[in-house]
Amino acid sequence: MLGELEMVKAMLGGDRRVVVLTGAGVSAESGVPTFRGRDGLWKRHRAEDLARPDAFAAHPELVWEFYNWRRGLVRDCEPNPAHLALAAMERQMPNFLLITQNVDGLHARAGSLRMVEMHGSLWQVRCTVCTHAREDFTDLPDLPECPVCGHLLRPGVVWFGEPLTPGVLRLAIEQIGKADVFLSVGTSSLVQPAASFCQLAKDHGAVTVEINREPTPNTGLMDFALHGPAGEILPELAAGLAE
Ligand code: BV8
Ligand code: ZN
Repeated sequence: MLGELEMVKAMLGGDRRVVVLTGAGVSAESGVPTFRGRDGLWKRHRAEDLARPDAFAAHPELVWEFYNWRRGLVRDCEPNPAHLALAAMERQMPNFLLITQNVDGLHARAGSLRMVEMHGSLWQVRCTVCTHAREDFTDLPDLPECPVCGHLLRPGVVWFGEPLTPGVLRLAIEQIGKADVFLSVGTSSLVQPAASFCQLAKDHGAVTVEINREPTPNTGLMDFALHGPAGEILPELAAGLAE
C-alpha cells in the first residue's frame, strides 16, 4: 500500500481542488461509536431506528435520551489524528473542502473551518414548531422546550427520510463537480445521498480515493483504496504536503 499512499500524497497539496467526505469511521479512534459497527447499538436499539422523525413523534423521550447520551459521550471525546490531519490539509490547500456526514462536531474542534456538516450537528437544537434554533453544549433536560413558544425542541440533525438542507446539497454537488481529487474517508458508503458523491466525482474526472478500515460498496469505483485506520493514513498524507 506504501506505493499507493505515496501516489495519492503526490496528488495533494498546492492549489489542487480537493474534496473530502468523512463518515463515522474518522471519529472511531476518538471513542465515538460508529453507526453500523459492533459498538453501534444503544440499549438494544439501532441508531438508524431512532434517527427518524416517526421514532421521535412516537417516542420523543426515548429519542431525546439517545441524543443526550450521545452528546454526553462525545463531549468527553477528543479529536484524533484523523481530524487533526484534515484540519492541517485545509491549512495547506486553499482549494480544500471537507464535507462530513458526522454530527459529533469533532472536525470543528480539530480546527477545520472550510467544512459542511451535511447531516447537521448534535450541538444544534431547534423548535419543532417555530423558527427558534440555537447551538447548545449544555446538559439538556429529558424533553427540552422551546424558550420562545414552549413547544418541544428536536436535535438539529437530518434524520432518515428527511431531506438535506438544499443549500448544503447544492454546495456539495457544485464543489464535487470541480474537484481534482475526492477522498472518501471512514464511511460505509451506505447512506444516500453521500454514498453517491464518489460516482459524481468520478463522472467529473476527479481522482477518487477511499480511506477506510474495510472495503465498501464504493471500493470498486475508486482509483485508490487505502484500507486501514484513518488516524494512521491521514497523518501520513498530510505530512509534508507537496507545496
Ligand atoms: C434523503 C444524522 C430524500 C442523524 C444521519 C436512495 C437509495 C436508498 C436509500 C435512500 C435513497 N435516498 C434516500 C434514502 C433513505 C436514506 C438512506 O440513505 N438510507 C440508507 C440506510 C439505505 N437517506 C435519507 O433518508 C437521507 N435523506 O435522501 O432525503 C428526501 C428528499 C425529499 C423529501 C424527503 C426525503 C438523509 C440521510 C441522513 C441520515 N442521518 N445522521 C444522527 O447521526 O443521529 S446518517 C448517519 O449515517 C450518520 O450521519 C453517519 O455518519 C451516516 C453514515 O454512516 P457512516 O458514517 O458511513 O458510518 P458507518 O458506521 O456506517 O460506517 C463507518 C465506516 O468506518 C465503516 O465502513 C468502518 O469500517 C469504517 N471505520 C471504522 N473505524 C475506522 C474506519 N475507517 C477508518 N478508520 C477507522 N479507525
Ligand atoms: Zn418554538
